[in-house]
Amino acid sequence: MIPAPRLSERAAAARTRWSAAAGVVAVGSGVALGELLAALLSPGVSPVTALGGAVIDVVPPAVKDLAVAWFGTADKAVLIASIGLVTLVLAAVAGILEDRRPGAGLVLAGLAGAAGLAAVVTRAQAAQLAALAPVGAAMLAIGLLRVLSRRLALWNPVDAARPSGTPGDSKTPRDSRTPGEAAPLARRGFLQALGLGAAGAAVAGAVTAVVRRAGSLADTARSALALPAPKTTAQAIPAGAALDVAGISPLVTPNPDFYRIDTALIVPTLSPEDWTLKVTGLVEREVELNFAELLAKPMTARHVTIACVSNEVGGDLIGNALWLGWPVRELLAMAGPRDGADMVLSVSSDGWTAGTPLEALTDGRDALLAVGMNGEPLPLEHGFPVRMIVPGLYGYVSATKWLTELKVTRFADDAGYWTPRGWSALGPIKTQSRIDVPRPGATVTPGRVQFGGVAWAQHRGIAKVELRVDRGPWQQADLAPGISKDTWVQWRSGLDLGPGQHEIQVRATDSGGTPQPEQRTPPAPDGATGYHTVTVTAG
Ligand SMILES: Nc1nc2c(c(=O)[nH]1)N[C@H]1C(S)=C(S)[C@@H](COP(=O)(O)O)O[C@H]1N2
Ligand SMILES: [Mo]
Repeated sequence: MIPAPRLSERAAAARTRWSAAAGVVAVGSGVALGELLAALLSPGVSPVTALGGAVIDVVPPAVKDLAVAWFGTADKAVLIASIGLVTLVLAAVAGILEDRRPGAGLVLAGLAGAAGLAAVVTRAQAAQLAALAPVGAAMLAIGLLRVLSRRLALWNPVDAARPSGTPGDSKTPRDSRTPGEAAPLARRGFLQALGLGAAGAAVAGAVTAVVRRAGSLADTARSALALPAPKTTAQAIPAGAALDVAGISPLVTPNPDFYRIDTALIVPTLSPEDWTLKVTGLVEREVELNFAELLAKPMTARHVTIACVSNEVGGDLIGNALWLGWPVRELLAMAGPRDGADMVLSVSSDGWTAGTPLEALTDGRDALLAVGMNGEPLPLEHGFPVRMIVPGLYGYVSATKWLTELKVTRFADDAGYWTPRGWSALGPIKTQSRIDVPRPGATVTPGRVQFGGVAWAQHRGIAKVELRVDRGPWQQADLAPGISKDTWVQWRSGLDLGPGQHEIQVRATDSGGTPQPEQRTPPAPDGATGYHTVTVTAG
């Protein structure tokens, strides 16, 4: 009688240990996957450090001071280590919980994932894609925990360690298997899954370290960079260009809020020392330029609003920044385009290409080989160290990031990345306007309601913005002075709204007198058209 309970106690302890191990491996694999996804999708963000940042945000200043006093500059490392430790303990608890009450551990893992998601999406530097990291992490952790805990139940070390035929035990479903029969197989099943999970986590960790190292080297080079002052300074922002309307898009988009669109699964991390730009193709002489040579050129600073062809009516794939760069036409002049050339295929380090009309790069507009964005070197996600910016053209035919080559060619011989994929070879930006406030679906006080937003017709300029209520007559909005015809402009309008639901529409007219088309068309193949329409309720 004495050895039996001891054996069973030992077995129970073993089972607790294995279930804790299952939790640690499941959550560890999830965290490793999350870190890897984040490193690839949004180099500025790691779910673990985002969680650390969120902790710092909610911790009272006195505690922060104490932490700095105790740990000095190691305070961040201590914080990350503490988060690691708490995660480890929670993971073990989740594993044990899941084994005792199936489902409870999964809920715990899900909650941790939700905390990670909240932390990541509220970080300013997070790209929208970064949300995938905690979501993927939680999904993997939950899935793996479920598999491991089921296999553990099948193996059932409690039962296996018990002398066979202990009466009474066989009635509970968990202890129903005759030990020694299926046990070795089930044991292998559990241990295999556990080992696989641990190995996967280790591989993901190693890959993350390599990716992060490349990113931090580029980041270091970027921080060390001093941008030259522009020879041609930016146009002054006219007084009144930025309207005092709460919730309106800022006239100049801060870098962390700037939309990001590209096909790069891994953000290229180029070293400025190794960077070169080649001009090839239909040219009198091939030219090659390194980064130091580029920085030594007379720079131009210009506000230019760039936009994505995929932007839906009312969408936010558009932003206005102050770009610093050397005019593309100067480089092309050094190379000397040959007769017959009508396109420049700009090539990214990752092989992505854009086809830009040679004309748009040589007609005197401020098409730049840009190195600066809003007073800083280009952020890695926005093309560090050099990208192209061409006023008036959608990004897919002009705004090549991580630029490495300009091939002078012909539309008849070459095509940019998106053209064979159903998008037009030419992509001039269409006149568009957007209502920023009130937000769609908002409830407002009946009477005079303040509307505000932006309108754009790059390189043509905006002449007029009008609004209409419930398809009534068009009423002209107040237009703020624009920085240039290459930037968007803000507008505002006070509209009288009686009680009830109203549909408000906006339309812009470019400086050539052409109003934006009313007909709704999808983004493909060359940009969406139609009026931005919002519904608000007065009452
Ligand atoms: N290398 C590279 N450059 C690229 C792209 C890309 O996929 N790869 N996408 C383009 C598109 S479609 C747009 S709209 C702009 C977006 O620039 P941003 O991410 O800096 O806002 O970059 C352009 N440059
Ligand atoms: Mo785009």
